[in-house]
Order: sequence, then C-alpha cells, then structure tokens
Amino acid sequence: MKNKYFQFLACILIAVLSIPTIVFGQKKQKPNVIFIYADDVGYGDLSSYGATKISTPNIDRLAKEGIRFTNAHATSATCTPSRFALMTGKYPWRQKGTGVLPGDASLIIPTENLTLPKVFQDAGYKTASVGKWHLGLGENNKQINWNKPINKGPNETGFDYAFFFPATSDRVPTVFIENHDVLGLDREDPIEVDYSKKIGNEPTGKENPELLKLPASPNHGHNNTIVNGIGRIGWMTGGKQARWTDEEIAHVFLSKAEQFIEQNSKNPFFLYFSLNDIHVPRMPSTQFKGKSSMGLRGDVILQMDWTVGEILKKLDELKIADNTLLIFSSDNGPVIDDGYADKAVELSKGHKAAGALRGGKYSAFEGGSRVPWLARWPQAIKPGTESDALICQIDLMASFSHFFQQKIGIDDGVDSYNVMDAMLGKTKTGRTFLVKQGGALSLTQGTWKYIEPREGKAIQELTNTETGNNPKPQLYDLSKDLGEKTNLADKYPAKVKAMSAELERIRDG
Ligand code: NG6
Ligand code: CA
Repeated sequence: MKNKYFQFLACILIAVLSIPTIVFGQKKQKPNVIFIYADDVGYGDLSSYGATKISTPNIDRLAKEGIRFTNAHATSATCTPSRFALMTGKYPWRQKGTGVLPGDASLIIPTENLTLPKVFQDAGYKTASVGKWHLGLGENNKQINWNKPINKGPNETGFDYAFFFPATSDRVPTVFIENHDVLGLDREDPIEVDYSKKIGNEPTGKENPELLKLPASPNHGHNNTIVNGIGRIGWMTGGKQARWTDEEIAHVFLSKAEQFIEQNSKNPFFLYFSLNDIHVPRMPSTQFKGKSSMGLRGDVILQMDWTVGEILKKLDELKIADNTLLIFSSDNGPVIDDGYADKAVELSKGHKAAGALRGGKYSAFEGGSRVPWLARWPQAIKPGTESDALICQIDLMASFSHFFQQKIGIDDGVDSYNVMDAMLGKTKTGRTFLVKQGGALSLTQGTWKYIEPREGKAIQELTNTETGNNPKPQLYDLSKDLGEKTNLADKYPAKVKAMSAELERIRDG
C-alpha cells in the first residue's frame, strides 16, 4: 500500500517536472535571457563587423558561437526613442516627448501597458535592469525629489530589481539609483537638479574650464556643473557623497549584473544590461586608459568588450551558458565628437565606426540605426550562423510573447512583430517592413528604403553627421547601394508614391 502511494507521488513529481520539457521541446528549463544594450556602438565598431584598428574578441565570440546579423536595427538614431520602442513594442514617434530626455524627466513608459520585462515576469522570470536608464522617472510633470524614494521608474516598468543612473553619463544628477533610492545619499546634503538655470555655487565648465580633466568640445554645451573633473549637461547641488566616479561606472554596473545572475542562476531570469559604454564622456577605468590605439573612444570599446567577456565567464562558471540566450546590440549608430575634446576625431582616422553605412547617430541614413546584433544560445542557435533577416529591437516584445505562448492585448506592442525564428537563425526571413527615425522617418521594404522629405541641415556641424535631411524624397536600393549614395527617387516615381503612401498609412495606423 505504502509502496503504491510512493509510486503515485513519484509519478506526479515526474509529470510536474516534465512540464517545461513538454512546452519547450528538449530544454529542461526556460532559457535565461540577457540583453546587453551598448550605447552609441556603430555598425563598424567591432572586429566581427569589419573593424581592423580595434579588436573585440569577446563580442566576436558571440558571432563564432552564435549568430551575427547584418540587417538588424534600433528604431531610432538616438537613445531614448530606441529604448522606448524596445520596452513598449511601439514606435516612439507615436507618443509625444520621446526624444532625448534630460536627467529630470518624468517616466515616459505607460505603466498600465505591457512592457518587455512584464512579458518575462508573466512567464515566471525574475527581471532586472542594470545600467543606463534614460526613460524618465517619477510621475508625469512632477518634479523629482531625489531625496525621497522615487515612486516610478524601472521597477514600475516591470523590473524586479533595478540598478541604474537616470539619463546619460553627461547629464546630472550623476548618481546611481538602486530600485527607488539614490545610492549613498546623505540626508544632510540633499540633491537638487535644474536644467533651466544654474543652482548653487559649485564651479561649472563654463566658468572654470581650468578645473576640467576632460574639456568640452566648443559649442556642445557640456559645460554646466563639474563632477569628477567633467562638465555635465544641467546643474546639480548636494549629494557630494553619492556622486559617481566615471572610471568606476563599468565595474559597478558589471558587478551588479553579475550579482543578479548569481542570485538567479537556479531560476529563469531576464537581465537588461544597459552599458554606459561607449557614450560620452568616455572615461574608462585606469585598466583601459591608453590600451587602444584610438584614444579614449577606443579604450571604452575595449572596456565594453571586456564587460561582455566577464558576463560570458560568469555564465560558464555558473554552468548556465548552454541555456542562456545572450543578445548584444546598440541603441543607435556611432558618433565621433559628441561633446568632449577627447581627441576621438584625430585618433579614429582609418576607423570606420559606421562601416560601409552613411551617416551615424542622429541620422536618417542607415548609419543612424542599423546596428550590430549578435546572439548566442548554445542549445538553440547554430554556431557561426550569419543572417541578413530584417529584425528590429522593437520586435523583442512580440517575439518573446509568442515564445512563451502569451497573448498580447490589442493596445500593447502595436508595432512589434514575432521574429523569433529569425532571431534564432531558423529562418532568414524577418519583418517585411520597418519604419525608422533619424530626424526624418524612413520606410524600409525589402531592399528598398524611402526617406521622407525633410527641411533642415544636411549636415549637423557639431557632430559632423549627415542627417539625411533632404527637402526632396529619397529612395535607395540597399541591395546594390548600402551606402545610400544614389538617390533613385526621380527614376522610380511610382515606387516613391507607393512607399510614401504606405508610410502615411503606418503613421496614421
Ligand atoms: C545630445 C548631447 C550628446 C548626447 C546626446 C544623447 C549636446 C550638444 N549633445 O543632446 O552629447 O548626450 O544628447 O545621447 O548636448 S543618447 O545616446 O543618449 O541619445
Ligand atoms: Ca545612445
């Protein structure tokens, strides 16, 4: 009798344990997912994408052991809108106020809607956001009180754990936040932030340039409050003890990412690891200063590559590499001078940060938003796969919802498509079209790209970027002209008409 009872219990146990096997084929457990989101890394910045003046062996390992994409995209040519799309599955231009945010902006992600991390939470994952945030904090139109718990941010967006800085490393406040609280805050020295006028009496880059260890480029701003010898955008007072040291940022973020991975190595987790590298101010740890032949911009590329290597090591050490899908991508294209006199322009000679693409960060040309995308998942992706499938970061939401067999609500992820099979290299067919945003919007359909007419400067002098602005429509055949050199709009007026109408339809939809 007793024996039968135990047999019965054993049967139930086996049945319960095999549910994931039934749902996920051969896999014993749902895969961990790590999305490493680098900042401003261009299509030509990695040796696996043709760079020869710099070597990125750890990131290149992902190509060797997994898949490398040549037609993968951010939705936009700057940070905030690309991240908005990643988190919501919605084109950022559908919502007002999704441009590059100041450090004191309110949260722009609607918390009542589905988000990418919530997809994972619904599938039983533990989720974390570590690194750059830049999607705003706190209630709409309410001034943030940095000295009290900040009530809306990554946690409310769907992350169980969050360790981040609010905007960019060139914007105040230069502090880390863990979940709702500024790290290391001294209540006796409260933080105040202002983006409209100087507050307090601390030196600024404008008034005291002699105090700067990294001077600002002329006319770029970056000359307000000085923190750690670097002028920032915006003014802050207080929080002296809480302010970061730029040289430590990569290490601090890495250690928090590793901690989260360690703590969750026995259960499925989703880690959104949003690097500060290689955004300005480029101020690597001493370990990497002078290590590249390309000055500070090259040094932070090496630091970023090292960070990826450390994550790969951690997965091996914990024996979870096989069932971890690790994706590496970038939020927008490259920029060489983005505001600090770090000699990047001189020292990057001979390095094509955007590869064969035209334009870079801020541009409607491919250089603005076609980005590196590599992925490794030993249990599911064949090593050494190459793919030219059209995929976009906006698709992660629908792809993972589909993967987990979840239903998406009618108002959620409206622009996100399931491209999971393409992401895993099972097919070379991705999306059939994609709308992207520089200044102008563009529509890619197959190998054709249409850029809508837009007034404005053709070259943004500060960063020396070709914006893609043109008062006339532009049409390129990317299969023959990836560098968007020959405008075919006059030759194919019917195509221009059809694509412009289609862009309008999507915009209104
Ligand atoms: C720009 C800044 C640039 C950078 C960018 C945001 C100036 C002149 N330039 O406004 O330095 O901070 O915003 O970059 O202020 S992003 O990658 O976060 O979009
Ligand atoms: Ca960026």
